[in-house]
Amino acid sequence: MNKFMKTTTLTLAAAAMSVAFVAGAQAREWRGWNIHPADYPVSTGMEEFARLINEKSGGNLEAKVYHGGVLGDQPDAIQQVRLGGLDWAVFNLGPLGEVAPEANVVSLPFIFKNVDAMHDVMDGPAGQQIADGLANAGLQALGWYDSGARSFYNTKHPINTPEDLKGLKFRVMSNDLYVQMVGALGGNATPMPYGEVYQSLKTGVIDGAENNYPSYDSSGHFEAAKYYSVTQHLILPECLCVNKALYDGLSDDEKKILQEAADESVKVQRAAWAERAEQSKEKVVAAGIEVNEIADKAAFQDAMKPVYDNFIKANPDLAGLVKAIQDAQK
Ligand code: BDP
Repeated sequence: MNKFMKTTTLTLAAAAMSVAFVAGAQAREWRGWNIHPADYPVSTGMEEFARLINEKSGGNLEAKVYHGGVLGDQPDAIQQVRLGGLDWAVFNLGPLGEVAPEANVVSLPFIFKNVDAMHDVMDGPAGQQIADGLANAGLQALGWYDSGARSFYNTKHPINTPEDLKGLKFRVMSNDLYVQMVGALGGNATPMPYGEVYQSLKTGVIDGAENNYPSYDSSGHFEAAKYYSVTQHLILPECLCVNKALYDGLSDDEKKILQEAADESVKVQRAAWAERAEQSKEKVVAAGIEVNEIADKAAFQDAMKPVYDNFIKANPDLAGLVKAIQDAQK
């Protein structure tokens, strides 16, 4: 080996080593699950979170968002983030109730008076108790995103009273509370992945579903089910979650970066949500769907008594949390 070759080889070896060193020092890219398309408010919030942790850590933390549910449906993705197969996500508290009973309290129909009351509760001690429950399930909650209020829509007729649900089959998210909820109103419920709902509405496998305006719009469900009845029976927050073990392995500085980024992304998401909720409503109305407001929801609310009773019976230790949420809104 001549002198030149020797130097070159050494230089290359040193370069290779430094590349290996840099790669070793840098965290691998975290894979983030998202069910929504890239232009949805949840997606905007997640992209902002990813951008901010990268910026604040000087490039040491990297996260990517996989939009559109390409990494699987929500119940599977929840298990994946718990186990570390995926690193982070935004999950709806509905399906999260299946893994953390504390999270289920927000799935008690009509528990929140309105979206502002939901924010106050989630940003206070009740939200902390729910976050602790999620931590026990392997999920570190960093913030609560908005998902508005969910209402029923169907292919047959407007719903004005619980009797109008009779004989109709509704898709619900994966959570037994929703099967009970629809049953108590006199309808039939079937849990089904979000991605299958459009086709099932089109082919008549189901007659209806329930969701907020932005999802009713972005999923195209409004094209198949044109009666949207404003029951607003569920106001479900969504959780910006990271795999707990991954979070626990971070330095204090990194944890702080994550929390700051999450807090900022929550603001961005909630603002984007408010704007999109208006736009989606206008869009579906312009497309010819029939919206009916329900002036008096008492009949729907009264029908929920057995759902609450069953829940408290099965989770006596959560009675205090349910009451605290109710009292906080008085
Ligand atoms: C949307 C939620 C999403 C759920 C979907 C559903 O943002 O997380 O997967 O509803 O109904 O509003 O499954």
